[in-house]
Amino acid sequence: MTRTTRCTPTRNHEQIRDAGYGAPHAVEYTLGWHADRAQGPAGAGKSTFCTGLIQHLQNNKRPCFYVNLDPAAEEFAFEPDLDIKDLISLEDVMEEMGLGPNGGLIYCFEFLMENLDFLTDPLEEVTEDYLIVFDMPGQIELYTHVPILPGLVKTLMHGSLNIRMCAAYLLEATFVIDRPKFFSGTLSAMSAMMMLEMPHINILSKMDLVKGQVAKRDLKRFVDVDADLLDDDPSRKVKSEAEERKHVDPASKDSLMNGASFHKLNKAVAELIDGFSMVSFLKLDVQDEDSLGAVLSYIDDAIQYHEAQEPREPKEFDVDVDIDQD
Ligand SMILES: Nc1nc2c(ncn2[C@@H]2O[C@H](COP(=O)(O)OP(=O)(O)O)[C@@H](O)[C@H]2O)c(=O)[nH]1
Ligand SMILES: [Mg+2]
Repeated sequence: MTRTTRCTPTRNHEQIRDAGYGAPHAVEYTLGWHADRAQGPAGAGKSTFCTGLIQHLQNNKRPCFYVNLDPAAEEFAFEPDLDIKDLISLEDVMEEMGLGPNGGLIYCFEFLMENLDFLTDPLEEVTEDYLIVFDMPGQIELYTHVPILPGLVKTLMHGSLNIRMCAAYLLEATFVIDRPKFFSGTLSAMSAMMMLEMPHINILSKMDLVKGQVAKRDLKRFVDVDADLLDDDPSRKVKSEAEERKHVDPASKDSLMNGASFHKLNKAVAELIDGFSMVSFLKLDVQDEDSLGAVLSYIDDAIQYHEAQEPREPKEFDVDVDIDQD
């Protein structure tokens, strides 16, 4: 079955593009037959990444199927082919059930799991040459606290659909400026990797915001996470050994008041992450086609996209090229 790319730009597309970027936010997530799923904290740039990825796929004449699974999403640069809001919206749930945003989101996903045909029936129609892009909500609890998403991933990957999936976890690059915050974001990424048990890439998004602020050599230590970054933190006051020894008990008032216990906790978290050696990051500048292309090549490898393509006769390739050039 041959289908053209379904993702069509919405009327808001140009408005969103022209509006430029808003204030920097924290971390977020996207997922993706080949499916790529964007996930991560709210404001990390998941939806922007999905938009960039879809545009990049279109530029390269690759078909994609865009699924919005954020029941609170309001604006889309491309019209989703499937939108959870046609099943249930966060606004309605909060109003009718009297729930807050986090409880409401969990309710929406529980409702989706009870009505999975809404998602699986249209996906049955999508052929292997498509990249399915899932845009996900930002509430981190969904990835780290409750077992709903692992259940959803299992259905899509191991049920009759048998979709090969890769999760893309986005952490905003500005976190590298605040090292304890960077490690806390990295811990969330690791926790999501363990919960979801699926191929996973981690991305430092919004690289444009840290351009010129972090030396290349330092950035390497964030990309391949290095726990010693906390000891070399320039924002931390260096203390003499004698001073450090005074704070061996992290529960003492002195330790608490001068931040020594906070540092010890952060160091323990960083060493845990380092010890597992599971998290490293790809850098993403969503405005840069090469950067998007590089991230996509990792996703393609993870989902074995190219291996799964039917060999095509030369005449089936693009015929846009004028072969009669002199
Ligand atoms: N400077 C900069 N801003 C970005 C980038 N990606 C997203 N943003 C901005 O960050 C905010 C949140 O982005 P969005 O994609 O909606 O995040 P989501 O909540 O993870 O889906 C928006 O104001 C975007 O314009 C980026 O690569 N660079
Ligand atoms: Mg979003």
